[in-house]
Amino acid sequence: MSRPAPVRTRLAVLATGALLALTACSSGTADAGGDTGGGDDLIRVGFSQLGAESGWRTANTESVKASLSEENGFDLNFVDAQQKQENQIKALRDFVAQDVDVIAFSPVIETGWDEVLQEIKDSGIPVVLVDRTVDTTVEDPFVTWIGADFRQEGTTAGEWVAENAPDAKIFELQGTLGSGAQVDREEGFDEVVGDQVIGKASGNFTRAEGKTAVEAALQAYPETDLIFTHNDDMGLGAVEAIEAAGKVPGEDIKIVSVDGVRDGLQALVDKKFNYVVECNPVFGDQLAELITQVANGEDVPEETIVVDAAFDQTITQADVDARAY
Ligand code: GZL
Repeated sequence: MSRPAPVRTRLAVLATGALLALTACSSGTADAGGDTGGGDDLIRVGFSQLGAESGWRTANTESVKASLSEENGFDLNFVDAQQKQENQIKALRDFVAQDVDVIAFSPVIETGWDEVLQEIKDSGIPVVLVDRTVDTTVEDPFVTWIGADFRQEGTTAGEWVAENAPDAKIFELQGTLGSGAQVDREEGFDEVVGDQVIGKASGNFTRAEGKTAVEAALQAYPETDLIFTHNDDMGLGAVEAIEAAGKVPGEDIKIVSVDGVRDGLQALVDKKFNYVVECNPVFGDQLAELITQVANGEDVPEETIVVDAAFDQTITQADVDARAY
């Protein structure tokens, strides 16, 4: 993952005598409460969301939109890329053409961004990287990144397996190949129990593709007795495939998952999942604060790690019902 870029400043030509003045990139003085005094002072944000592939992404989108609202001082142009990198690249170029104050995006995969990131850097518009990570040759391509520690999530899942299923024969159901979440969760998990992994395949973070991948896995690796899935949605697809094969999820084949969305935690209560590592998607407020600071030319941390928890089958229905997402 690369490091932050310098903050953008723009020349603003004032009506009185074309006096040139350097102003911070914000078009206004949005304070933390977002009292900007009207449309001209809104912070104009271009946000490229990678898709709507999972419960996690839906919750993340809801959080981002709720925080980057007009009443909070933002003029948000939110574009869903339907998990296609080319759609994200087009949206990023559109944001440059619109000369927004800040660009934010969650890259669907880590590579393939060099050209567009250089174009954005040349435009002077600061980038706030959200959730996923990038692997690029562009120097200092973004000002700050906010997201979860994917590697630690994989390690936490692996440590539960080592403790509770030390002889398990594991099938690893991976997220979108080449995405930061997939690469790092695989690394963290495999470092702990990689010698127990007998097979891997991607379900692209979706329930349907997760089900299809596990149907094939149960044919290819009938000795599988534990599935590590990189997100809850694919894990729920795995439950369908396991039950269709006449086996009992959570017993014949244990399931260890990541995300902790409500449907995933419900599967834990229902004893179909055995352990869930949280990856919290609700960080819209933290993102809004970072964007405001960037727009106002303030220093920001290179990265903000969103804190995760973990859940086992001691979780109660009341716990699940109380969850925000
Ligand atoms: C993690 C996020 C992942 C989730 C999946 O921060 O990028 O993408 O784990 C989602 O549910 O598809």
